Amino acid sequence: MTELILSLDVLDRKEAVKVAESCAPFIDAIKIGYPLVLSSGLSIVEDLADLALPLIADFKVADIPNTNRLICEAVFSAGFDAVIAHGFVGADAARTCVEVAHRHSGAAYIVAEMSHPGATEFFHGGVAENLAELAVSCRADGIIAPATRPDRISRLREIVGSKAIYSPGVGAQGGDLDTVARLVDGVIVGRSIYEAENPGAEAERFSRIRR
Ligand code: BMP
Repeated sequence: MTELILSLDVLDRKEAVKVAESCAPFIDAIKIGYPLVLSSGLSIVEDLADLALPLIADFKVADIPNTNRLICEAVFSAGFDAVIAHGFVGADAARTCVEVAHRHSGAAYIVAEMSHPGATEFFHGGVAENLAELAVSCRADGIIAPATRPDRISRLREIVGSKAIYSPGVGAQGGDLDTVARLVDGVIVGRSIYEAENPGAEAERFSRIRR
């Protein structure tokens, strides 16, 4: 089964909870990043707790090991189940995120390659491959890879093997759901769902990948 992960980049707290509640039966996890946390505070985690869905903190943590540790401790203390971190800061810093996550019985995912057009300026030429290797060596639970470039997902799969690949970029960014769903463990979808007139119905439509 391929998981469907809702990217809840909704700024209004009440609206975010409403969207999450309507989508809950059709999704496997909720990804929350700076847009929602900066507008609503970390306590948004408590508002979503009743849904009993894993909450992924997409803070793309990218600092020195000690600061990464402080950030990740705050993330898991707030009630998140997983964190997304950058790997380009080096194995020591990325490993710190993984260690904190595992100490809290959570998960850590490393960004291997991003989905936007500008990502090719820096992530290509072997960089994404190196980041995927780093994710493996740091014992991360998986990587983030671009739904906008299925060929790159396949290449990165060769490196990470059975580790999870979660992939944003379907819908609003142009990635094709069915193509990507066959290659990854989870598809991350934001605007196509939460900007729809009926987010729950749209999530249900996307949830065909879970079958
Ligand atoms: P949308 O489906 O609206 O494009 O949202 C995708 C989500 O995934 C956004 O939260 C974005 O920040 C995130 N994301 C991405 O789009 N590409 C990446 O390479 C990594 C991401 O975390």
